[in-house]
Amino acid sequence: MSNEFPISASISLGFLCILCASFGVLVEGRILGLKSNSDLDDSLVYLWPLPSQLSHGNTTISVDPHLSLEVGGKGGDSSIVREAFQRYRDIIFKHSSRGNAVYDITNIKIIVESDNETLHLGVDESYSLYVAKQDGLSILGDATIEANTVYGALRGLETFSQLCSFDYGTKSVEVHKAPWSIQDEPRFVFRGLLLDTSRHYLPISVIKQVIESMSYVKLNVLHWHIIDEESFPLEIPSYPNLWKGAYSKWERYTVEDALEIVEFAKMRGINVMAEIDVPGHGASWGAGYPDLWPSPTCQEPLDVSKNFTFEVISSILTDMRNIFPFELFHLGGDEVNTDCWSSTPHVKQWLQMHNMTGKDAYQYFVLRAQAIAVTKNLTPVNWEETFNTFQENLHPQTVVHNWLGPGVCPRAVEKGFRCIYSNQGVWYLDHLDIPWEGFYNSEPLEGIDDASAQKLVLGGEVCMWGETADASDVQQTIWPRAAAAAERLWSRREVTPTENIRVTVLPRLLYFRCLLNRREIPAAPVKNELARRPPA
Ligand code: CP6
Repeated sequence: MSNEFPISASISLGFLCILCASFGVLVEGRILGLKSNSDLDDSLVYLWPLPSQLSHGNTTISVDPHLSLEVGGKGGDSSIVREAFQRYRDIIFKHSSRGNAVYDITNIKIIVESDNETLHLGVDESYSLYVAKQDGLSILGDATIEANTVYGALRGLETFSQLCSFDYGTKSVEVHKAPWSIQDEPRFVFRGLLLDTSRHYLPISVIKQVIESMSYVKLNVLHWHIIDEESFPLEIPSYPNLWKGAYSKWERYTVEDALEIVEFAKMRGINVMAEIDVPGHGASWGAGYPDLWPSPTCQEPLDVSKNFTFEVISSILTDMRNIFPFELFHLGGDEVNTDCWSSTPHVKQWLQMHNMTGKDAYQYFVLRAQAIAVTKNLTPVNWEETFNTFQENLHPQTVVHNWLGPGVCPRAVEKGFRCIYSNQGVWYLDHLDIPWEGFYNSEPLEGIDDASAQKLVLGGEVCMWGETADASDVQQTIWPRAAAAAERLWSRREVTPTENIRVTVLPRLLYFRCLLNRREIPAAPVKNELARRPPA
């Protein structure tokens, strides 16, 4: 505690940060992303993802294992804040027990301005975090998190927990480089991860662990690809035979299970965006209701010619609306091959009667499903083929979900649609050959220069398709690479390194991967050439 803080007052600190951020000068308070290559690892800040603005000192301080919580503001007393504090206390003090030492930090104050806990798209997730202040040569005070919403407070708690490390020598929890002043907010409002429970069933405990680990990197949307052609695991009360399409009686989610997952996610500031992938990935629907199939040999795309198909979709959306409060709902629409519609007599006849080609009928199906969603106050999200094929015929509220490669978001936002970036070449986790650098370096705004067009890119999503991973290895497949994308989605473009990432980013990612392991998330080793020893 003998080191002097390099900067004297936290008020002027914030001011300095703004100055250096805009002029790109490095003064004593460190501004991230502006480092020179010659910096030592010690100059890196081991936070993941990097905050917008920070400054720190050079003192090590201790944290009381009986850290107490003081709340303030209209939203501070929320159970979301209190339960999060308990979770983080368990994480931070996993190994430490109370000694008779005098601690520098004994209290954390969380001030939340608003008591509105609606978790809508674009909810304010900003926060400020101060850890200790300096008064001359002595340390004053505790830690403070200030946020507009409880969700900002959650992000601040995560950052605080990453500043704390357990020292096995002193057996106490320490914060290095104190005092800290951090101002932070997300770059994109939609920071997603897709989980596919149709190709392999995932137990609720695994889904919860994925959600928990998402909160560690400040991802905020679980895109739950619940149902696909292989299995229909979700209970739909209006059509109780639908989940006959599950793999077994056990590999299912009741309404209560799904509600539990949504609630678990909400407590961590994460929305659940559900998907029904129609009409092309719906074969499992027919296990319970074979009328949804054009014929037993043509099980998808779902039967476009029957009103029954749309009655079922409408009821599913009503039932799922009662489970998933998030305003975005994914209606799929990818990989539609209409060949077997034209070779099924009653569908062929219907097409002829309506003077439609297969492509027309595909559009008719997608637009009718969108209209149903909109009447239920849902915003439709569709895979990019729908935009590539129908362009501005889509409902104007449509969020276009990229996957086929780069380029579609620039075209979609030009037409006024919102877009989510998930380029399969760089953000598909089931592609094991994509290295972490590929995830880290992809830029959702690539090819979009106009500021108003950029605003239409809601963010991005990494995809964990389930064909080749199940409960035994899904976490190892997601982490650490999803973390690389998470930093891209959270951290301001100016603070996100683009050059020499083996020096500016890799050490931090190696560190963060270990942090995940310490938190019992089985993240795989970071694949990197530097870690490989040359042959003897
Ligand atoms: N399932 C669904 C999939 C894929 C898509 N939709 C997919 C396609 C190609 C690759 C990975 C996943 N398995 N319903 C495409 C959005 Cl390489």
